[in-house]
Amino acid sequence: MQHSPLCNLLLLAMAVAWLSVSVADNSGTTDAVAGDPASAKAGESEQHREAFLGKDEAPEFNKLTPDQAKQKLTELLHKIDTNNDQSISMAELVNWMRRVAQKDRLASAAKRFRALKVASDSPKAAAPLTFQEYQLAVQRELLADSEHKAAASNSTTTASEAAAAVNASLAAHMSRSRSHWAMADSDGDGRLTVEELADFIRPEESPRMRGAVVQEALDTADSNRDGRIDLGEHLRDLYPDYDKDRREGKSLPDWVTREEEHFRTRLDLDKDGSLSDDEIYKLVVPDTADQAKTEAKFLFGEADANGDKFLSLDEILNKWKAFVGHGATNFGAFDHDEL
Ligand SMILES: [Ca+2]
Ligand SMILES: [Ca+2]
Ligand SMILES: [Ca+2]
Ligand SMILES: [Ca+2]
Repeated sequence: MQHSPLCNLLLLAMAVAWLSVSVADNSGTTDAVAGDPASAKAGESEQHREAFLGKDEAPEFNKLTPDQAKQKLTELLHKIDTNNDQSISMAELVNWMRRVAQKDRLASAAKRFRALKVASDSPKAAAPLTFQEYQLAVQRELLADSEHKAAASNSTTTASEAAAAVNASLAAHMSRSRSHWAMADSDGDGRLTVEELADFIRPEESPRMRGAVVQEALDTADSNRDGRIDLGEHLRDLYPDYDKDRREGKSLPDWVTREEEHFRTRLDLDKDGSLSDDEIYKLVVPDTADQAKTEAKFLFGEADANGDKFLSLDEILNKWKAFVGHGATNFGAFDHDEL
């Protein structure tokens, strides 16, 4: 199973906040076509390159010849090699990937910031975002989205019914957002800069926002409001009849039994029967969510030919395509043994 039930709930709950972020982020990326293995692999390789180069830099490398790309890669390696010993350690590579990710994160927040300013007709575009501007912008976005969906599905819902539905989901979203807003507002002036907005829209990427992540999970799953998530609460979303079947002594489907086992052995770490704040946070933001580490390990796996846990310039240049190689357009030219 890719996501736990709680993660699914959270993804749903965060959908509003992400609405326009994902729309904005999708422009210009080369999404893999589902069901096409070559294309899926190309999308994957694009993702590795973006993690190493950054979303804005990666397309620039597509324009270079192989020799130019290797030349630029060599220049880049000098920046990554911070202790200047002519080799790249895992720590150096992870630090680099983190810097790249942080740059991408701020660029994406800046894009969202501008979109919110535009949608709220805010005259002072550079001034930090007020909560009123945010609320107005999200309301307009939700309305536009619901009109778009209604038109696409030939729905008979009237405009006023659609507006009422939007306002209802907006009210729920805004009451949650207020506390997250305050948490993201690090200087406490009530408004969000681009940096603060980055924390607000991607709380799971910022340790400061831990409380918001846990609260969001509890709001979604903690139905008996005891501040913890028990097995039943965890499974209810995936298998709504869970409590009923257990009460009636029915045998549960295998996959539900496996999910129970997963909860007991992997999620409830201190084995007290329910998930505490710490356990909830680990569930929502697992260690594997550290993209920088995951990507750095991937590149080491590709390039560390002699297995000494350091990447020499030669090792990297031998596998230059894994680092900066051309994207989907030139994919056919890749040698298969290099993939
Ligand atoms: Ca080094
Ligand atoms: Ca602020
Ligand atoms: Ca509970
Ligand atoms: Ca526990």
